[in-house]
Amino acid sequence: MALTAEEIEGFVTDGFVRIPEAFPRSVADECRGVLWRETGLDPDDPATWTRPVVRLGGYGGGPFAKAVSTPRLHEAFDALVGAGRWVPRDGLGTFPIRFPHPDDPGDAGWHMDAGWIPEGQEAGRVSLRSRGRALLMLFLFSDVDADSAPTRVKVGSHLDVPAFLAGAGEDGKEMFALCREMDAAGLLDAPGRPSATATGEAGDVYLCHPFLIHAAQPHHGTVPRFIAQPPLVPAGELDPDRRDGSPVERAVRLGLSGNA
Ligand SMILES: O=C(O)CCC(=O)C(=O)O
Repeated sequence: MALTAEEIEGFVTDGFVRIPEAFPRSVADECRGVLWRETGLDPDDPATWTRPVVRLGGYGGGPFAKAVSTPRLHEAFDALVGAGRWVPRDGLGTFPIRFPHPDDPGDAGWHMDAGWIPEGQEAGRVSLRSRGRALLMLFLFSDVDADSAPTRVKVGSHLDVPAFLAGAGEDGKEMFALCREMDAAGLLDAPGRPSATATGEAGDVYLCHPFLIHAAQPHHGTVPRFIAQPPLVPAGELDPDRRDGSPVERAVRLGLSGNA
């Protein structure tokens, strides 16, 4: 089993679980080599690291396909989302690469990731059935310690989101509008929800509930940080009312129950 019963219950209540060695370190090293070349920067010359964050677009195939399709990860997707309820990926989404730098990166606000972007629009949306997103995934392609800009996550914050989406129907809400609404209610950076950080080793993956509130942070260390944060795309939409629902669905129901 990829996940113990305790880890699964932790995912429901905390909103995330770390999968150590979800893919081989050698694959992470190969991917990082490709990504360094794409940045055009020199891994051995910090003078070339002139910006706090560089974002690269999606990469697929080769080592990227290997990283996202290990049996260990597929078993974990089955355990959290349900067998047959997710779409296999052959690549990864955007890569925010963070460098030690005195400037604020300017993109470190609390938010949840959008599920989908409607045709012809720029703003992403989030719905109660989490259209377009079964999981938020954080793939570590470098070792990430407390100083090297680990992603911050608000433990249990995914349980606060469903109440804001319950009356919004299939089209849900625009993601930034939802964040503003939650902020006004004191639930975006909620004092009652402690922060944790996605530290770990190259090859680890954090599987997170699609509604988990998270944020980047400035890099205060020495070694540039490489992660990817692709969605796991659902096959169909989640059903919070499903009998024997998946852990992702159970968490939505727990949030709606007001007992979270
Ligand atoms: O870089 C990170 O740690 C997280 C970035 C993020 O949350 C985002 O781009 O949506």
